[in-house]
Amino acid sequence: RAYYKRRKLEQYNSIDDAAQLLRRSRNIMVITGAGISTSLGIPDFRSKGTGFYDKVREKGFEDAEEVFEINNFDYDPGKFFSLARDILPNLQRVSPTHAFIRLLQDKDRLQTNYTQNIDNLEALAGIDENRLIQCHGSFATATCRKCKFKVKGTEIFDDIRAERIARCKRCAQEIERKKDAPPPLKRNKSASRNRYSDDDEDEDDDIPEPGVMKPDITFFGEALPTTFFDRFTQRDAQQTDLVIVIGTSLKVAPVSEMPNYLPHPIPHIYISKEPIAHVNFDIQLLGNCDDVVFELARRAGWDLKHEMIPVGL
Ligand code: CNA
Repeated sequence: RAYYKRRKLEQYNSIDDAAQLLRRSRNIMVITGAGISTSLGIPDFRSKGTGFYDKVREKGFEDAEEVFEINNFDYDPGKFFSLARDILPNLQRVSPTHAFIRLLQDKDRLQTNYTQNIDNLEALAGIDENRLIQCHGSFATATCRKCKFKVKGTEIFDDIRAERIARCKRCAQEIERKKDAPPPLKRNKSASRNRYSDDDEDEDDDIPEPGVMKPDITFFGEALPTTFFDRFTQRDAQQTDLVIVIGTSLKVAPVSEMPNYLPHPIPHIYISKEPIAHVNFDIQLLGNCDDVVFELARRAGWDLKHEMIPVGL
């Protein structure tokens, strides 16, 4: 408590203050959003003109968020599969901001990276599984909505790229197996066809279809992973000594509520292109997050190596 009281008196304003906080913190919570992957060509959702939601609207869908609602997916998966290729991750590269989070880990200062991103690039950057919470799941795996069969996400990437509904292989095999199997014996009183039964007609109508594969990203209407709530409320919130939020508009609950949940003597830093008004941050560092984190690391006296960092900064 004494520590927090002392902190309360301190004021943080500048990028140098932020660099100093970096140097002295040992349990840094990093909350990230789509903005940390835009430099890799993956659009975010809400940036005007370039965001995925504007593209969806251009294609005639008024409410872009509908594409990610679970009931709509089950009712008409074609809508999601006709649009999702635009946010499919390129799995070859990570951004300087991913490298920055990795640097925090290498310096043993990363408490947890809570990411809303579904591109799984934190894993590619080498963030340890036990320091990473993918709050909204990811494209890393996909699951059949009918039989729950799970596959690697890459197995349905061709379908997503071709704007084709991905179907479950296991369901398809099961349907084939049933087709080849002899028809089940019916329990009829006489061997002759029961003229009052319309069972056979029903069977002809009911042509089964393999289930639809859904990437394991959390849609609106689906529960977040329980590890998210447990770890945040029962461990991290008590132990963190610095919160850095990067590249998110903080519009989607419950992640949007995380910074306000943390007591304010814990310094809060926001890094993004646009300022934010609905959450109280001590320092807002505005600009391209790749440039900002590079400068931040430099001022902290650290060497952030990454091929995409602009020369001359
Ligand atoms: P958002 O609402 O689109 O906000 C992104 C924020 O990042 C905006 O405030 C932008 O101004 C800012 N931004 C964009 N590019 C940069 C940049 N280069 N430097 C600094 N700031 C930048 O997206 P959120 O992440 O806030 O919303 C949460 C959604 C987005 C989650 O459910 C994700 O699954 C979803 N999403 C993820 C990805 C991905 O995984 N890469 C892509 C698109 C959407």
